[in-house]
Amino acid sequence: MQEQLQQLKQEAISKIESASTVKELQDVRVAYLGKKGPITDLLKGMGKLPAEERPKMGALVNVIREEVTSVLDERLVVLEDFAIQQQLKNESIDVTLPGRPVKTGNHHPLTRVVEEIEDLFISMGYEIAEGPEVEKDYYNFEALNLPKGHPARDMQDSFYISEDILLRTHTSPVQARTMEAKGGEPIRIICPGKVYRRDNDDATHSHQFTQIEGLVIGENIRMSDLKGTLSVFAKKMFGDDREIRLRPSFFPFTEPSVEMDISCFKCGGSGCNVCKKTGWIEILGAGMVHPNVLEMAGYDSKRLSGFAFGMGPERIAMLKYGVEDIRHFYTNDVRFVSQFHRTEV
Ligand code: 2NL
Repeated sequence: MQEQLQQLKQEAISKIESASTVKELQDVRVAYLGKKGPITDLLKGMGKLPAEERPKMGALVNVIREEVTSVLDERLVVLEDFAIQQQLKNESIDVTLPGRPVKTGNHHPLTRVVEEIEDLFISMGYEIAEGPEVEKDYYNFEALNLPKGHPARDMQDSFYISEDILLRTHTSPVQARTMEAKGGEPIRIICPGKVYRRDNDDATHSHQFTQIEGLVIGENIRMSDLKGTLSVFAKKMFGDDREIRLRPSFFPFTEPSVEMDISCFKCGGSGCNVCKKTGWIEILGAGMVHPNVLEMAGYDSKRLSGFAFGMGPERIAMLKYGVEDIRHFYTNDVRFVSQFHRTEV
């Protein structure tokens, strides 16, 4: 029996030494020291031995069990350490590898143009005013010196919802509402927003588009104030060396009315495809607020005067970024909208 035990011990130790993983080692532990293992079997069989041999054999089994256990525990430390080293090696990170670029979004080109214009006018002391897109006929037309029957308010050109409710055709009603609310006090606002016309969509027309209008009312507001303001605007949007020129025009809500051109930002005035060989590009319409418009909103047109202007951000964005079809702004094709990453900080 003693011999049998020594043999078992040698066998166990050699299995322990050849175990190459923690799992294999645990299997050896269960096989030799577990409840169903040979050592336990030997202990169970002690009853068959003569009584005087039992203590000696019992002690020997315990010694061998302890020896096997300690060899096993030592091997366990080695294998666990090996496993950790292996894991560290496999999971090591090369911190010198370049990172994966983070995909960022960007503002829609129209949003960019609108915000750039808003920022400029805010810096000049203007406030932003907004109003309803579903508007009363009164604010959209009547209060802007476009009485019923006026040729410029053709039913065919507007989306009417009822006889006196329509989708606003310009942002001017926001200004008419602001004037009425201010009750004769000075005003300095710009009004950006969506407007609607019954147009067939093509490369330069859309039934829904954006407008920004500006309105300044105060004492001694003159055409020269309008001209200076528009000149600052032209330089900010299209470059410091821009010249402007005003041509006479007509709008029912301003008198006199003008259209503003800027010197071509591409050729500088010598003539090219952008300015259609004229050297000038039309940017916006403007004028001195018509006395009828002031009076209807409750202003004394003898004491206060004002200027107003209106422009289309789509047109400005098309010129600035060389966009050839207005419909690109509304179809939201990522190949188009992702080209307008802001590069300036
Ligand atoms: C254009 C021309 C313009 C205005 C808009 C305005 C508003 C009030 C009173 C007087 Cl409340 N005028 N707005 C004035 C002149 C021109 O827009 O071509 N827009 C794209």
